Amino acid sequence: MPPLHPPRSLLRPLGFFSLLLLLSPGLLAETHRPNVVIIYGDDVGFADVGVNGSTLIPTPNIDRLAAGGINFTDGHCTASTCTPSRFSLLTGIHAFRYNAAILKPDAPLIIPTEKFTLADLFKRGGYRTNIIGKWHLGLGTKGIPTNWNGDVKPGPLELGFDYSFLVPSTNDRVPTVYLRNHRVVNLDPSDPLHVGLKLADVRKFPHSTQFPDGKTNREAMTYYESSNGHDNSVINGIGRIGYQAGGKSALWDDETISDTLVAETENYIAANKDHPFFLFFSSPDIHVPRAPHPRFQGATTLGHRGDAMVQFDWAVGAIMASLEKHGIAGNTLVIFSSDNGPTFDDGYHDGTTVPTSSREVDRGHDPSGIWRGGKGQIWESGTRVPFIVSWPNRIKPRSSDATVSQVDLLASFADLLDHELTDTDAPDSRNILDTLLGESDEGVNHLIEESRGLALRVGDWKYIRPGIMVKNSTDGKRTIRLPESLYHLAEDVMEQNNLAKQYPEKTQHMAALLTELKNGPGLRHSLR
Ligand code: NG6
Ligand code: CA
Repeated sequence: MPPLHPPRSLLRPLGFFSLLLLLSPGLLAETHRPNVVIIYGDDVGFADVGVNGSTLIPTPNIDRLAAGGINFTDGHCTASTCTPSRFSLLTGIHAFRYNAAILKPDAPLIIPTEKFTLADLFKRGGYRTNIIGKWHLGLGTKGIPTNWNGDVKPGPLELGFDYSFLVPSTNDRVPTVYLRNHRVVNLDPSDPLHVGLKLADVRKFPHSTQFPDGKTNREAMTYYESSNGHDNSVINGIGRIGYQAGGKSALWDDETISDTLVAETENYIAANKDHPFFLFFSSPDIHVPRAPHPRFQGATTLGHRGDAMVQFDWAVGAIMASLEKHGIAGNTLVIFSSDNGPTFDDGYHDGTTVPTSSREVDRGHDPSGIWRGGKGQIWESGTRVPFIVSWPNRIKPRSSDATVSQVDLLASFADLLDHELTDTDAPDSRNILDTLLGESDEGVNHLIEESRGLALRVGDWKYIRPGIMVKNSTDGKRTIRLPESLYHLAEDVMEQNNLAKQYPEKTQHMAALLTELKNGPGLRHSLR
């Protein structure tokens, strides 16, 4: 790899000038320690953004970010669902090593607090660290029921963040309240908040506000009807996953979640503009229940899903405008990406057409672009997501087809911050800083994709382990077990021609390699 620290390596021979630079910290700060902002979408597909082909959903702000930075067309989250991808992003560890799967509303924190995280890295580098938005990595300790009326911990503050403002789980799960640091925002102590998986778990607190049970009060779902598991506590007219009692004064308003998170972010940027910061802006857009603010409703012809994407694009624009207003946009490295591929209908009747064909297209919009599948699937669109990196002071605009993964951000930022990782820190995270900065075209040699099982990408070859359950693509309903599969993506973008039988040696080699990577000490320590 080429030298990774131009500022450092340039300083040495410069002698006198280096002294001068050191005497003017403002100047030095311009290219050395950028603020880092990760803008993370929820269920945003590869082609939900204009720069990757969306024409029916306008995303001018995201497109502008891409035009001024690098658009990675082979950029991945580690898994086709939320919790495992977030786990990997923050720890640099593949989530399958910890059996991290989609969490229930009352789940305890799944990242062990002693793990070295992305937030720890920045904190050690002297940054302020902040997460605003969706968490979904659990809160509290296993075996001890979380007390939502006291200090809700451990959570992000125990993992290196020094400030947090959270949607604790997902927007379709209880509790439907914000959490600032350890405390539920606007909670009235006389209406204690309780969360459970069964109705009986919350009915035993009769002095707390009781919400209708969607199963027996379907008429309470006034925002829109829902099925498919989203029919427990009905809050704000929307059926949720899980039961809640109490916390009435603390309820969020679904249509202003995005506004609230953006306002929090603007305040944070204003307060920290003179100090390096790491901000993880984790938007619940465009996850269900999609309830974009009325000013975005009707912005597209695609119902709430398209409109929520327009809202998300607005949020990106507002964050960029805030960085600009405070004069720090040039030295802020922004990453825009998503936690998993797209989904259309997810149990809410929100105006998104339910496609039944194998090619999931809603009224002309295909959020997967040329790739197959989507959220929760092992096909390419499960993890191939928008992946944009911008840093105006340093990065020259371009696009890149290098294979990059969110699991590699931690080691790459460690390099940026001159921090040496121990062998056990972020063991799956590889240093691809030069690629992320557009100074190299070399991506990772091995990319693991996770979705109820594992697949391995080596260049254009993709190997899928046998036995993975997927929806039957002809009726979209029944699930079937996939056989061992081998695809060549360059010749077979849609993963249609299984070459496993035709290339038994290649198949065996890839299978063995995946097993080795899975059982080994971590991808950073395995063969490149
Ligand atoms: C599923 C939910 C889905 C979504 C998903 C998590 C049902 C039927 N489906 O269990 O709506 O919440 O979990 O999404 O309940 S994720 O983006 O956080 O992974
Ligand atoms: Ca998601």
